[in-house]
Amino acid sequence: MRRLGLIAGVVAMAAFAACGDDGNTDVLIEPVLDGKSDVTSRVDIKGNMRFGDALAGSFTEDLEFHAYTFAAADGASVVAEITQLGSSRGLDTTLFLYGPNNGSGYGSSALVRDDNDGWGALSKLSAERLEAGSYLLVVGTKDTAGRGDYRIELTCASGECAPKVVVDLATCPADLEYYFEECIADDVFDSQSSPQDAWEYCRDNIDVVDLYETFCNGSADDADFCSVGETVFANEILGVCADQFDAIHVPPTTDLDVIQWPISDEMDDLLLAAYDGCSDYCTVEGFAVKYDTAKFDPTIDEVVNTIIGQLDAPVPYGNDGGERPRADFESELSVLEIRDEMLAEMKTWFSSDTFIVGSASGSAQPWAGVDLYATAWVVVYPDSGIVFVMESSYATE
Ligand SMILES: [Ca+2]
Repeated sequence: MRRLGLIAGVVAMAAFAACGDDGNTDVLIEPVLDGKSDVTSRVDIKGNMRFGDALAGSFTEDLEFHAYTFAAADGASVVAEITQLGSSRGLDTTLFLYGPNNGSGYGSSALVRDDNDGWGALSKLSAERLEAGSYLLVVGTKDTAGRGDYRIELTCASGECAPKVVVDLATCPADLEYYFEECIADDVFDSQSSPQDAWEYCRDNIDVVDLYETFCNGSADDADFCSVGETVFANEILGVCADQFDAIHVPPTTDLDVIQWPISDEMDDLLLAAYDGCSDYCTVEGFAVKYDTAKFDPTIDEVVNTIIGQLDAPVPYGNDGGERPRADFESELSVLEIRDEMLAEMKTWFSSDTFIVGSASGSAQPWAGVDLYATAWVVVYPDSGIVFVMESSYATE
C-alpha cells in the first residue's frame, strides 16, 4: 500500500513537472499522502535523534523516504543537515520537517522543506522557536530517484533544545524489566531451560537497535528513557538492566564458602511432620549452613545464589530476586501447618528473630504429564551468618 501511494504520487508529480514550461526542477517531491492524514504512514522511520547526533543512512532503492524523530523543548531553534562527510558523491537529497506530534501523528504538511541549502545538492534546513514536542525529519532524494549513502546531522542553534526529561540512569526502567522477565519466562517455557540459562540467552541475544526501536519509535507513547537516545540506551540503560538481572540470575564467581550448620532435633521433627502431613506429591526438607561474617557481607541475592549451588536440585532453580516479605515465608509455614512452632524453634535455636528472606524456585517435568514445582526458602541471619534453607516441592498431574 505504501509503495502504491508513492508511485501514484510520483507519476502525478512527474506529469506536473513535465507540464512546467520553465523546466522547473526545483519542485520538491514530498512523501505523498494520498488521502492519509499523517506523514508517518508514508515514510520509513529509522530512529530517534538527539541534538549533536549524526546518523548514517543509505537509500538502496528509488522512492525511499527515511525519517528520524527528535524531541524539542519549547523555543528550540534547530538545524538539520545532510552533510558532505558521509554522503555519496552526487547524491541529491531533499529534507522536510514535520510536527510537532499532536498525539495522532506529525501531520500532513511539512513545516520546513529544503532542497540544496547544504553542500552541493545536499539539503540543510533550520527551524526557529519550535513549540515543545516530538518532530519528524524526513530525508528523500530529488525526484525520488537516486541511491547512495547519506549522513544526517541534527544540531541545536539556541543553546538548549532538548526537553528536560529526567531519566534515571541508575535503575532498569520498568518497561525493560518486564521485557526481560517475559524473555526469560518464554525461554524457560520453550526450552525447559533454567532461569539462569534463559537469562544468559536473553542477555546474549539482545539486538540493541531492534529493542530500542521497539520502545522508541517516535510515537507519543514512547518511554521516557527514549529521550536519552540510542547510544546512552545501549551503553548505560541496558547495562544497568543487565547488572540487575545478572545479580539475580548469575551466581557470584566467589561463593560464600559456607560450612554446614546443624538444625535442632525439634526443627527436624517439624519438617518431617510437614512432609508426612502434605499430600502424596510433596516433599519438605531443611538444612542450615553458615558463612563467615568477618569475611562476607553478602546481599540476599548472593546468599540465594550460593544456596542454589549447594542444592541437590529436583528442578532447575532460579533466584526469585531480592528480599521477599517475611510474611511470604510465614505463609508457607502456615500451609505446612508448622508456622508457630517453627518460628519459635528457629528463634531459640538460632538465637535471633532478625532474619531476611530470599527464595529460589523452579519447575520441571520429571516424567510426562507431571509438573514438579519447587521452592527453596532462604532465611538469612545476618548477625551470625547462619542460613536456614527450607525446600518444599509439589507435583501436579
Ligand atoms: Ca537537493
